Amino acid sequence: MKDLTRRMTHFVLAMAFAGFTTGSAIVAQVPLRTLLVGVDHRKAVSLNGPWHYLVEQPPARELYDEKGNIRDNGYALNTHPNISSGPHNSEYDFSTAPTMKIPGDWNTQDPTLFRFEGVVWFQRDFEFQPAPATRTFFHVGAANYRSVVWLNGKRLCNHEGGFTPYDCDATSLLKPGNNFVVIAVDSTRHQDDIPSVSYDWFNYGGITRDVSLVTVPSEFIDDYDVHLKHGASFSAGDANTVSGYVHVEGAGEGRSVAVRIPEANASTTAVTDATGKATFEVKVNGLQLWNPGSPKLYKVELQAGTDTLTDDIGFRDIRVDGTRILLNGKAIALQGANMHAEAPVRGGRTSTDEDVKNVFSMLHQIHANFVRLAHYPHDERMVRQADREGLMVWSEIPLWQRISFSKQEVYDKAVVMLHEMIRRDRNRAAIIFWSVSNETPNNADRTRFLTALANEARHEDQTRLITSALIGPRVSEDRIVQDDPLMEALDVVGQNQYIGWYEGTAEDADRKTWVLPQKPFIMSEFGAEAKFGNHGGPHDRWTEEQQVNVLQHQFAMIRKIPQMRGVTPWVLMDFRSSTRNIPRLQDGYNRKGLFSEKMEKKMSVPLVVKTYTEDPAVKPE
Ligand code: GCB
Repeated sequence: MKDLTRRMTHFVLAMAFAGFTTGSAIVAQVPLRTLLVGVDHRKAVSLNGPWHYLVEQPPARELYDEKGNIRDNGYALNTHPNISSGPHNSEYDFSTAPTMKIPGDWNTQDPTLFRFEGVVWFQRDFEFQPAPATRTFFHVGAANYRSVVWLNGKRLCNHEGGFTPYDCDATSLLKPGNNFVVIAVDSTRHQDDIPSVSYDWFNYGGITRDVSLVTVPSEFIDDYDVHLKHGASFSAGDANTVSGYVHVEGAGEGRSVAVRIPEANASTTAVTDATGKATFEVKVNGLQLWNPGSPKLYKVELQAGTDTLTDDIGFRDIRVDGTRILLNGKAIALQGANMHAEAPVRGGRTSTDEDVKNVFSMLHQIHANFVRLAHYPHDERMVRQADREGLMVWSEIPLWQRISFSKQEVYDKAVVMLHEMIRRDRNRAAIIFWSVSNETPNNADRTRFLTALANEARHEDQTRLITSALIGPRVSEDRIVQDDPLMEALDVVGQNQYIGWYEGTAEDADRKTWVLPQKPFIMSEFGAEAKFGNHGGPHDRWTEEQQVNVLQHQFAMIRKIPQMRGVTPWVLMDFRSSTRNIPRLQDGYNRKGLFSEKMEKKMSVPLVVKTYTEDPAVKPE
């Protein structure tokens, strides 16, 4: 993969910048499995549906040998053992095993697996007819956390990371007629994973997003970036150039690539360089820019040889000027909420159009123009819908609180995850921020790690702003001085705080003064827990009234901070978290939602609506 060499070169440079040694094995996994950009706009054979499954508790000796190496000669072989006679040396059988729906987490589909963290093996048969001069990729939208894939008994690939897609070239392992695939998914937590061992959400295991086979010509478009040209400054009158690149995997130098935007009567051709990349620029007369009020998307056709792909792409400019955030040159204020990728009403990981519709209905009810998709990349459907509906998005990788920041291999993984996130979604106008982390401890290793990562993100994508949610400003009495050195590396700073819930009372917020650098800030988390239907006075814990009181004082405090450009209460909807174990109040849920997990509106919803529509807590300038 030529392109990979190029990416690795930059990757090694980033490591050097970080001050991490580069001599050891560079990565534990092959980086950038997310080969196919725009995969949901390609013709694919869906492998969604019922898959057989078998459960393996730790230490999972069918998957790992005593040294922890992956075994390829266990369940992976799917040998249909003879169970009615002869020696019993392999005691499993996928063909008679129960099935579960893929995509779908195992926790909400099998009551015995509700709290299971370990290995589940999945298997299914499928018919396939290979076509000459094509390549076929096995695509997984996400599987949490580690996955190992075998096709017809041979190892196809491994992937680490629960929230980004991977594509494995299955061409040489596929055969005409019946085929079978086995995937072992391991949701066990480890210190050096991302996230690390403790986090405040539910560890849904399994193949949680779409699975498909994608067949492409032998030379094909694997990656592209089509955006409004991002110059040193923005002027509405000159915003008429679309630029970017198309990468053709398998092609060398001199292949012609066409980029067409038929609706705007614009087209151009470009030629690949030695790495298969064709950069282009095309003038588009009368280009309508994407913005929340008018989220215009154009059909963009890409063609390289016999490969064609059409994507829906919006064009907009986002940048920072002093403490302002400018969208298409106009200062904006962001109002919205945080959201976990949890399906309203039915529970479990978000994976269907219906789930996304439900999430958006809550966002619309609060009049949001912005959402922070916490704390990891969400299903591609979410960002597609945001593109269509004009909702601006913060997208994040799961570097949550205590990560092994001093370890090079953890940095390696973070870079891979960052690249996977950016690569999947870089053509989505809705995404305005890439976030590198949430609430990390302020120390030298952390700052070095995340500064390098922020620079890596910026190098990869100059058309978006880089952010992170910080915590823990030094508090002296009522003066809060945010002096985290990580801010240097960020374009926009997220600030989390829980005055009125984890510290002090709601009214304490009235006395706080914030000392912040001259950068745009988002109050990225604040809130209080309230059990839907639980009522009392404004200071009674767990009541809807107290949640209202906390939010009211928070909005009043935020209104006084001149740098604040965005506001996202924690959180749109109650979500499952295995650490929330107060019976009758939490019952396994973090209750800081404005809505319950069943989408019931708490009393704070009218307050948020009134604030966002009549008396905003944040101003564009
Ligand atoms: C935070 C975290 C978020 C938690 C939230 C809480 O600071 O960023 O992941 O869920 O607080 O409710 O404690």
